[in-house]
Amino acid sequence: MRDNYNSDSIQVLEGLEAVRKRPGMYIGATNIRGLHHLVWEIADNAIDEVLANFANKIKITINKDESITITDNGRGIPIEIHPKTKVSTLETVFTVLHAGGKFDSNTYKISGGLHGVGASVVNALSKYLKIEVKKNDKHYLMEFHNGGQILTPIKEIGATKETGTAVTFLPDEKIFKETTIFSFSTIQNRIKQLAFLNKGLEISLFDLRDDEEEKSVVYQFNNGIKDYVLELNKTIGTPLNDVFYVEGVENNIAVEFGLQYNDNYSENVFSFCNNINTHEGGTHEEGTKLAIVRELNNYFRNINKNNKVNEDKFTWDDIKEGMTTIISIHHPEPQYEGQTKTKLGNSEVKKIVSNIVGKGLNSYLLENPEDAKNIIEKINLSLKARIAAQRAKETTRRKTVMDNFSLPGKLADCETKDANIAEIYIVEGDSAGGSAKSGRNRRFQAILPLRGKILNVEKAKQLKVFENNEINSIITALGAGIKDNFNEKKLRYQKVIIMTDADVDGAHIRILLLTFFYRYMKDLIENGNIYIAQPPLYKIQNGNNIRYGYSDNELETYKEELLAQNIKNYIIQRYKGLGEMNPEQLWETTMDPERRLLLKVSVNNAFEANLICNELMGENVEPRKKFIRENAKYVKNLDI
Ligand code: 0RA
Repeated sequence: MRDNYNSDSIQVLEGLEAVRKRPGMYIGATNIRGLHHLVWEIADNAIDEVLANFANKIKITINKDESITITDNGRGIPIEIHPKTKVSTLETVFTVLHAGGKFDSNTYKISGGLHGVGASVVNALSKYLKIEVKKNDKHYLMEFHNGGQILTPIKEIGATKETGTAVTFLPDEKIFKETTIFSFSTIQNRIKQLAFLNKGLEISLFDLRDDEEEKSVVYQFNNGIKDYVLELNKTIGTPLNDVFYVEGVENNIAVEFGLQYNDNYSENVFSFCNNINTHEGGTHEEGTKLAIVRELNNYFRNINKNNKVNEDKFTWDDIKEGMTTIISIHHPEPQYEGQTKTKLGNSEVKKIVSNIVGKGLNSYLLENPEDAKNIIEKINLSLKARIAAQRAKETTRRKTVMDNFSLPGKLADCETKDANIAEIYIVEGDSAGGSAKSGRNRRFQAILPLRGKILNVEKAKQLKVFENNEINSIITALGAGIKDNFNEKKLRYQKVIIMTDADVDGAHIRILLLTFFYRYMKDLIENGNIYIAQPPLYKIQNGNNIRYGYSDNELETYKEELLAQNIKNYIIQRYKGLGEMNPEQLWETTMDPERRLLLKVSVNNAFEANLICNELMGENVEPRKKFIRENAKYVKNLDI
C-alpha cells in the first residue's frame, strides 16, 4: 500500500505561522517534554521508512550545539516537484502543515499517530534546520532558518551511491524558553523502546556535547516483543515459562504478541499501537484478553476430560495474576479515544488480534506441555485465592453496613464534610501522628497514623491485602473503594498527603504506600490527589530568629547569609524524624497550607511508573535497596 505513495496525497492545509503562535497546540507544551517531542517527530518519519521495509538503521546524534541529527538509510525523501504545491515534495513536507498526511491515510505516515504532527512543525519551531537526501546517485541539501524560512533552496552537493535522509534541527530558544538542553537518558529510553517495538531495527544514539567523553548506545532486538517481555518480566519475578510469542498480519494490520508468567501476583499488560503506549488500552487489548481467557479454558477443558462443566472456569481475574504481556500492533488508520487519547478505538482490531493471539496460544500450549502445566497450576491457585478473597470481602462489606460506615478508630477526622476542602495526612508512626493531631487545623485536616510498615501489595496475595489493618483503614478512611469499584465521587478528601520521616525508612514506607495507591486506586494518582509532604531537614536558630532548611543546599545558603551578616552564634538542629518536632513546628513547617511545600505525585507515564513499582516492589531485593539508597525523594522519578 505504501509503495503507491505519490506526492498527490500530501494535503496543503495551513502555514507555519500558526505553529509558532500556538506551539502548545501542536507539541503539547514548550517545556522539556515539548523539546523532546521534536526528536520523536523526526524519528517517526524515519521509523515509517523502516516499517515500509526500506530502511533498517536510524542514528540520532546530539550535536555540540544542542542540535539533533537523525539519519536513516531509507529511500530518501522524494525531491521531485509536488503537483499541488509546485515545489519539491521535500520542501512541501517541511513547510506545509500536515503534509505527511495525518488526515490522509493514503500516505506513508504510519508510526506516531498521537504526536504525528509532521516535520513542518519541527521546522516551524527551529532556529535552523537542514535536510540532506541521498538518492538517484546524488546528494541533495536544503536549509531553513528562523522557523521555516528557506535559507538554501534544494540543491545538489555531490555524488553518492548511498540512499537515505538526514535531518538536523536546532530548536528555537525563543520558543523553548524553559530549556533547550536535550536529555541523553530520555532519548535513550525511547530509542530502546523503539528498538523493542520494531524488530531488527538498529537504532543508535551519539552524544557529542562532552569533549572529554563521547557517549553512545546502540540497540537492536531481533526477537522484538519477545525480548521486551523477557526484559520486563526479569524485573518483576522469577519466570514460570518460556516467552510465548506470536506475530501475524491481517487486513494490513500487523500484530505482535508476547506472554510470560512470573511467580508474583501483579498484572502487567502493556499495549502499543504504532509504537505508542496505549495506556488506556482499547480494542487490541480486548482482543488479547478474549483470546487468552478462551484458549486457556479450552486447553484446561481438554486435558481435564472429567471436568464436565461447560462454562469457563478461569476468569480474566484468575489468569492475569503474575502475567507479563505485551501486545503491539501497527495500524494504517488508528483511531484513538479516551481522556488522554491513548485508547485504541478501531473495532475491527479486536477480532483480528483475538484470532492471531488465539491460534498461536493454542499451538503453544499443545507443543509445550511443561510450560502449560506451570501456567495452569498458577492460575488454579489464583482461582482459589479469588474465591477466598471474595468471601473475605463479603464479610467486610457486611460489617461495614452493620457498623454504619464506621471510620477507622485511629483516624482523627476533620470537621468539614466537604471533600473539596478536606485533606488527610497519612502519617508514619504514633508519635508523629500525635504531633500532627495537635498541630493540625482540625476544621479541614484529618490525620491517619500508621503503625509500622504497611504491607507490600506487590508481593502479597489479594486476600492478605484485604486482611491488612493499615490498608483497611486507608480504604475506609478515603471512602471511595478500590480498583474497578473505585468511585472518585465518594472520595472524602481531595488531598491525600503522605507524611513520612526524611530517612530511608520513611522513603520505604512512602514507596509502599504509593505502590498500594498505584495498584488499588490508580485514579487517585492519575487525578492528582496524592501528595508528599516535605518536612524540613534543619532548623537554624539565632536568638528568636528561626529558619527551616528543606535541603542541604538551603542550609548552606542560610549559613552563608549568616556569615555575611557576621552572625556566628547560631544553632543548627538536624531533624531525624517528624517526632522531633513539636505540634506548632510541624504545623508551621509542613502542614500550614500558606507555608508548606507539597509535591504532587503525577504519573504522566503510567507505564514507566509501573515498571519502577515492579522493580522496587517485586521479589528482587537488590534493585529496591539500591533505589532507596540513591533516592530518598524518588517522586521526581515517577513524574516523567
Ligand atoms: C515517501 C516516498 C519515498 C520516501 C519517503 C517517503 C521517505 C520519507 C522519509 C522521511 C524521513 N526519512 C524518509 N525516507 C523516505 C520514496 C519515493 C521514491 O522512491 O523516490
